[in-house]
Amino acid sequence: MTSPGRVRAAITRSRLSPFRPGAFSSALHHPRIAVLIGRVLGAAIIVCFLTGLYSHFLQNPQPWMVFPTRPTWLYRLSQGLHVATGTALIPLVLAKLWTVYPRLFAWPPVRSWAHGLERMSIALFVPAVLLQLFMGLLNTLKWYPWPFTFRTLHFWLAWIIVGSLLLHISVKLPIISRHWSSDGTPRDRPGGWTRRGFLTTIAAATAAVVVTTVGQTVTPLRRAALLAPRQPGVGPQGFPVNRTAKQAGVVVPTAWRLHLDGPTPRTLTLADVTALPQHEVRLPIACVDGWSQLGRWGGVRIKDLLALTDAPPGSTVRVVSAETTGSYRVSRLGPEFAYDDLTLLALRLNGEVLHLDHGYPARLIAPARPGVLQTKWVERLEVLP
Ligand SMILES: Nc1nc2c(c(=O)[nH]1)N[C@H]1C(S)=C(S)[C@@H](COP(=O)(O)O)O[C@H]1N2
Ligand SMILES: [Mo]
Repeated sequence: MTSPGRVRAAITRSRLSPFRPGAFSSALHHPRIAVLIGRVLGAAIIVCFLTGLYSHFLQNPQPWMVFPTRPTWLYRLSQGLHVATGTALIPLVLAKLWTVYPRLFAWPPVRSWAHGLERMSIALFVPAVLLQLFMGLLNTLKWYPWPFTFRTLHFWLAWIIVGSLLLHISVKLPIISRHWSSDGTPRDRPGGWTRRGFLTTIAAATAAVVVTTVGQTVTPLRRAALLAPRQPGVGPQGFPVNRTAKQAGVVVPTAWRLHLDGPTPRTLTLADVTALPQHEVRLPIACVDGWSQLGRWGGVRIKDLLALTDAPPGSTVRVVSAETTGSYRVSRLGPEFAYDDLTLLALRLNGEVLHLDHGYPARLIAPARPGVLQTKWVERLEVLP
C-alpha cells in the first residue's frame, strides 16, 4: 500500500523532480512579480473584453440595442484598443505564465475546495487565453483558416476567459492584496536576472509589438507598422482593400440599378442617384482586423432614399450587395444609423468616382461602424417591417 504520505516523501527525496521544495529558487517566481504583471494583464483583458463586446454586438445586435453614432471615430478608437490590447496580451500572458508555472508542481496538487476550484479555473483559463490570442493574431494578419465562424468562438472564449479569471482572482484575493503595493519585494539572487531587468524586458517586448501594429490605425506611427498587414494609404485611391472585387466575384455592372424595396418600391439608375442631392462626409473605414483610415466620401443620404420609397419613420434597413457569396454581402442599418445625416450611399472617395475595389458604383458609409458593415457594391435597400 502506498499512502499519500509515502508518495510525498518519495517525491521530496527525488532530486530530479520539480516537485521537490525549493526547485524554483528564482526571485522572479515570487507572488509580488505575479501580481505586478497580473495588474497590467487584468487591465488589458478588461479593455480587450469590453471593446470586443461592443464590436460583437454592433455586428450581432439584440433587438433592443441602439448604438451611439458620435463621435464618428468611436468604433475606430474602440477597435484600435481591442487589437492593441490583444496584441499586448501575448507577451504579457507568456511572462505571467513563466512567472507562475512553478505553481503547476505545487504539492499536494489540491489542498482545499477553494484551491481545487482555482486550479480548475486555471486549467480553463490558460488554454482558452492561448487559443484566443492565437486566433486573434492570425485574424489581424489576414489569415482566416477557420472552418467555423471566427467571431462566434472568439465571443464564447472571451466569456470563458473572463469567468475563469474572476474565479482565479477571487480565490487569490488574499495573496493579491498582500502583494498589491507591498514592498515585501523579493530580493534578487546574486548573478541571476534582476527583477528590474525582467520587468523592463516584458515592458519593452509589449511596447514593441504594440508600436509595430498600431501604426495601421494611428497615422503618426504609420512608418513603424512593420507587423501590420494593411498600411493606411496603400491601395487603390490611396485606401487599403480587404476583399477586392475579383476576390468577391463582382464584375463592373453594365446596367446597374438601385432597388429600393419599401412601401413604394423604386428602381433608380446611376444617373437618377447622381441627380439626387449630394453630400460630403469625412468618415473612417475601421476594419475589425485593426487597420483604419479616414476618407472623404461623397454621395446620397440613406434617409433621402428612404423618403423616396415612403419608408415609415424609424425604419430598419437591410443593405444588400451585388456580391452573391461572402459574410459581408448584407448589413443591417438600425434607425440610429439609417437616419443619421452622415450615413451615405457613397459614389465617390476623396473626390473621385469609387474604384471598383471600393464598391463601385455605390457603397455604404456610416459613422461609428465596423468596416465589415460598410457594404460595398450596393444594389438593394430593403425597408424591414
Ligand atoms: N460586399 C462587401 N462589402 C464589404 C466587404 C466585402 O467583403 N463584401 N468587406 C468589408 C470590410 S471587411 C471592410 S474593412 C471594408 C473595406 O472597405 P475598402 O475595401 O473600400 O477599404 O469593406 C467592407 N465591405
Ligand atoms: Mo474589415
